[in-house]
Amino acid sequence: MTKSSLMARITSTGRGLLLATAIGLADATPAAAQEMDHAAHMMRDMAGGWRMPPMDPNMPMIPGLEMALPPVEPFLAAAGIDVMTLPEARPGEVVHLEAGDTFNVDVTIVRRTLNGHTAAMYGYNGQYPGPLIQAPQGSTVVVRVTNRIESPTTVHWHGLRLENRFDGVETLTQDPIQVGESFTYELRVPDAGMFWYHPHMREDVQQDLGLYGNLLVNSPDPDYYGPAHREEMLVLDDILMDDQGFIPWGKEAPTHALMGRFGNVMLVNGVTGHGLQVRPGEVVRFFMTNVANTRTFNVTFGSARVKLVASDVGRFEREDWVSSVVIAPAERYVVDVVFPEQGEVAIANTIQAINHFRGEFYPHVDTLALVTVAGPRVADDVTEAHATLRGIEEVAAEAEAMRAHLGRAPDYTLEATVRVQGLPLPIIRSMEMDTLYIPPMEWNDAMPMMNWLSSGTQVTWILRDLATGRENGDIHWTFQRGDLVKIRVFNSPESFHPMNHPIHVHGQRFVVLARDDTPNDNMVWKDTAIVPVGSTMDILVEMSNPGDWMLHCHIAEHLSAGMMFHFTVED
Ligand SMILES: [Cu+2]
Repeated sequence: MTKSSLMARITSTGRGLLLATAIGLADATPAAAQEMDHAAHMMRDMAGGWRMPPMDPNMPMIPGLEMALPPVEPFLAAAGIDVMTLPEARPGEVVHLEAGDTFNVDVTIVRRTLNGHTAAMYGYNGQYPGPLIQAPQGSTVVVRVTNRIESPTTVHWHGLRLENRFDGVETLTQDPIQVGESFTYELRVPDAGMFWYHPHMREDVQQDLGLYGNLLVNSPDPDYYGPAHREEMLVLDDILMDDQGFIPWGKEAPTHALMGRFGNVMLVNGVTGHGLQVRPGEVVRFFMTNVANTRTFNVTFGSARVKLVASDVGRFEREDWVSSVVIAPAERYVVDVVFPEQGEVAIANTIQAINHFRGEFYPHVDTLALVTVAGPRVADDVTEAHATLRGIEEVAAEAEAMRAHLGRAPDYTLEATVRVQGLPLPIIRSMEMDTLYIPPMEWNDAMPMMNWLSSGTQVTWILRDLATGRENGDIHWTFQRGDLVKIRVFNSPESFHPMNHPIHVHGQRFVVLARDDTPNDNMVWKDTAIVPVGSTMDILVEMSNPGDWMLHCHIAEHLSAGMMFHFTVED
């Protein structure tokens, strides 16, 4: 490609200078770059354990990085164990618990086959996803967890306003569950909705290897949601593989510390090629959970009519028609969907991907699941009811009370930023050119090589309390039970490499009051919400649950790279 055609592209996309131009790659043809990649790849295979993640052939190698490796040891599950001796994982089962029931969960090493590769992964009770635990709202159920994998673990019950000592946060609320040991969690579930559970230690490895499951809390109100013919789960995930299997994880610290580990194989409910059959006119309620390390999905449902109903900790003030659902790591959304016509509909991740080297966006669609719409048409009361949008008065009344806080100054302002130390010089050089276009959302890994090479030992992601200048673990806030605390999160675009952050508050619920000073006119109780680059998000946290809790970014690699602190709610 000539420089003039590159410039034409720049002009047409309206973006700044190209990274490729900045680092002298403008004249490298993709073919030459590919050859270079290949040679480097072969050398690296011999270098002992690390394999370079597969790259888009449109992205040339950065000079000076051909032989670079992450500064940590490679890790794969159950290394040295014959994978065929491991028990084969099974699809997740549904477990109905009543108040006081006890359920045993073993965390085990399993055999899985993904994309044609058989390898060791982890599973809760040997299942993918882990068991779907159902419990009635207001109950307390007991889950006894036994660690039978090769490293210490804990289980965090994401979104539950449970008793603090069962929150599953390593060192803060419990000691790690050592190999062979057990921990008994008592789960109080005051809120209806779809929650989930996962480890709170090295999530970048353990969760990615399959440790996640849903917990559905059922309201006693049969009309809590509108009518639907059936309910389906969509647990959204991705995993990074090449033609030999999984790209190893970092042993002592995560790789991919800059942007998090994006996968290149999409998984729904733990499998590739998830499919379901529905009849025309059938109303399907989908409970979506994003369990990916870092990927935010923009989920589309083809021509189907999609009604947005609920999110993390309850229902929206009013149902709404949407064309897609943006779901960040750890978020949940509930949609009621009607597929009107016979045929095949792809549930897809539909994004504008970015290529930093060419300074351009390109549309990218990954099919997540295939819906076959066939059989006789359904046209009953349920189908008819789907055409109506409901308002939820109870939630609207709560939201109205929250809106009284719109006009006042935030109690705390957090700035999200990043600091790096000891990254390879070519990475520093190419990123300091200040020529990179930084999108508000990183929908894809637009710099896989640089990202892979950055480890948690070199990158510190930061939440900074602007009033005190304190950062991450040096921040400590104390509240009284009942406080309504307004927190502003500003995602600074002025850092080495800014990125969107899904902010998660443990043990409490909050509403998003406003984004960039625009009030939120359809609130829902949340436990996680994403802040795009350059954006400001105001949340109002209801400090309803006493204890020592964590606030952190839910990108697994960002959490490991420091992006968290604790706060206390006194009774
Ligand atoms: Cu983050």
